[in-house]
Amino acid sequence: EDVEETYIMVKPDGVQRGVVGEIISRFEKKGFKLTGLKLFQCPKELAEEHYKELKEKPFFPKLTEYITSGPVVCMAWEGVGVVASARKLIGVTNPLQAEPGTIRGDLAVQTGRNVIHGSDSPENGKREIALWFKEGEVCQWTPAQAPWLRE
Ligand code: DAT
Ligand code: MG
Repeated sequence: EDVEETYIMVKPDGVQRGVVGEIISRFEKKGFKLTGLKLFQCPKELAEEHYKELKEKPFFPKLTEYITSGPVVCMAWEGVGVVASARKLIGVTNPLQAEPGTIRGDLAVQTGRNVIHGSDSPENGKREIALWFKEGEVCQWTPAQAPWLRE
């Protein structure tokens, strides 16, 4: 049972639409541990580095424009199985195909405004947290509820 880390980000549309609290709440209630949190205006170079695997896609310029169009909420979450579980809580990329009950399924209607990012592997979780957070911005702590979440 490996403890993993994932990078979760409320995109500018989620911040503008006032669903930051709702989104944070879903991860909190599930039982994962928040280790990093900030409101941040992302520079273009960082958006390009974050999405570098999509550089050749036709939507890449619009994607980086969207991500830099207003503040985002950057989060680091930790837990056993958190990477895949967060992706399930988020739902598939196209919000119209995302299941009701997922964040995208409940809160969005278009791929280009899909409110949230979540890392797709433990390796990318580590890479993205290192990319978006500075030294000292990620906290290690033991939640009081820990023994009530895992035996
Ligand atoms: P996800 O965010 O579900 O991991 P991804 O990594 O394939 O999806 O793509 C990153 C983001 O790029 C996605 O959240 C929205 C945008 N995107 C992906 N495919 C797209 C498409 N076909 N048209 C427009 N935007 C797209
Ligand atoms: Mg992705």
